[in-house]
Amino acid sequence: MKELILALDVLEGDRAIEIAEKVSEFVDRIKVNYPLVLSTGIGIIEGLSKIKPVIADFKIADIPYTSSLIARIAFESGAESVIAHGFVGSDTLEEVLKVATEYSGKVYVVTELSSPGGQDFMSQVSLRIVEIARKVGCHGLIAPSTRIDRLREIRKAAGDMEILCPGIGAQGGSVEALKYADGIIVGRSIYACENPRLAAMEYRRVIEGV
Ligand code: OMP
Repeated sequence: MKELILALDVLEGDRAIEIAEKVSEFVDRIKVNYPLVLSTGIGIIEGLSKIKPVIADFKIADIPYTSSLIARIAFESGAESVIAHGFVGSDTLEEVLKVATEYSGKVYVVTELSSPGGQDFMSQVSLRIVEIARKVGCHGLIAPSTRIDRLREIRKAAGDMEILCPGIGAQGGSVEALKYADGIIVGRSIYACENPRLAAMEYRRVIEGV
């Protein structure tokens, strides 16, 4: 079954928990990014992980040692997986994966950003990033729903690695991404709706129809 992942980029802890509870029936995991953690503190990961497994999207992109510290904080805080940038190269990904393995956690690697700027540099190296992430043994990839042609190429190179796609809705990406992806990451098109529960339910219906 394909996954629906809520990108919970709100700034208030109470609101985050409230939305997570409202949509929990329809989403598989919750992705937490800097805006929420920097606003509320790292403890929000533990709070949300009581509702659904949490992906800590810290887009880790540093030297191996610093990256391993970031990954450890995420897993110690209750995350079930982390997101790292792929352009950092294999040594950092190896260190992050080592930490993840200690916690039976997963590592997802960003190939190219879903925003237009993702084409300035990242599109040119994203297939190489896939190759490195695969060789290191990372579990999955983050790839754009906003450029289906690139997503298709990434899928071909990814073999059986999991692919999660952000960019649906607010960034103009479409659920057509589900042809190539194992899951979609949706933020504003759920949490910023007047009725997030209804919006999540609609995405779930689409996923089940695929
Ligand atoms: P919405 O645009 O509101 O649906 O949110 C998308 C979420 O996915 C945000 O948390 C982004 O940081 C994240 N994201 C992208 O939008 N594009 C990417 O290429 C990668 C990510 C990500 O790594 O999750």
